[in-house]
Amino acid sequence: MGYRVAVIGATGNVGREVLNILAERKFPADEVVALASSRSTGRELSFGDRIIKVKNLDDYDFGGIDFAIMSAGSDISKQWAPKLGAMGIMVIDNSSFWRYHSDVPLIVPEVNGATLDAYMARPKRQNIIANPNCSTAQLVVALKPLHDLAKIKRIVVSTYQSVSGAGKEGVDELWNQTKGIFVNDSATPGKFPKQIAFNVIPHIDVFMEDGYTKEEWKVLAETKKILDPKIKVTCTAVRVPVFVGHAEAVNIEFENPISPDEARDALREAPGISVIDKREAGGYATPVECVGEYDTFVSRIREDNTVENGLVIWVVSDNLRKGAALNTIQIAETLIERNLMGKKAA
Ligand code: 11C
Repeated sequence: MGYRVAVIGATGNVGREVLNILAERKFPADEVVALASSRSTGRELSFGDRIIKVKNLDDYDFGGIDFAIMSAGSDISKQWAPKLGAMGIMVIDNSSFWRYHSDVPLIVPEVNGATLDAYMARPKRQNIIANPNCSTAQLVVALKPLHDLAKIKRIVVSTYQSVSGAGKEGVDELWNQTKGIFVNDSATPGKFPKQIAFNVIPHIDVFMEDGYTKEEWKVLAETKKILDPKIKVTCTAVRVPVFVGHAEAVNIEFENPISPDEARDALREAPGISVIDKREAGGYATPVECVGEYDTFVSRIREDNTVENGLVIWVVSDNLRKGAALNTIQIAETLIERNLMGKKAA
């Protein structure tokens, strides 16, 4: 017998990728239900070679559902995750609402998937597992093998984030501004605070009191929670006019010596990573080549000789996949593979 999976927020950028990836990876599901607000009831969505109709979240009967994969924003997650978790449904949440709660695991399977054993052994648990922010997911996948090898002390992260991170409105705004500039030289900001077409904006999410943005704070807080609370993290998060795929330049300072060759070898061996690192024109990954891929791509591995044990790397991934939909499905797969779901796959 397979699992029954509810995809909440199925009509959004991430929800549609969840459906695509469940089908692509042949997730062992007997049934996949697409749920969204009443506005979308009856809308048709692709699920592999089938079409499924969206059902209304508000009046759906969740009896018999094993997994709820939520990508409908913080308000819906705040309201629904505890109710579904209390029914014994394993909630895997893409919003930022539960990530920082001390009793909610924040999981990137390649990095800390094994910690789910201890969580699932707890007699009392909420059955809510959080998925990190897209910029954190790809970052920690790349950092983990290097941390294991030479112990990271500090990182300086500069992000180059695509507009799909801001949802469908972000994608539409880049498209409309780009067309508008060619047609009548106009580009009115709406979703983004300044023109995004042919521009870059050093501001994602709201400003915090210390001058950092919430996006930058998330990279800091989530890297510590997933990888190691001792690592010092600073970040500048920048929106760039790219539709899909986030990139990051990361300066890493280690406790112990590590050469670019040692780092390259460790990254090549690590799960979920492709190393593309030829020191020549085009010998590196860029966002357009990473769209639709599962892996996190690491390039430009070189020494940072401004610190004692330093490296610089370039990290690129599909933000809708490893940064969101894929990681949630990998969490569900990890629960199944580690025999933590109490039901055998089909
Ligand atoms: C962006 N990283 O690119 C954001 C999107 O906390 O899950 C994801 C926000 C989050 O705008």
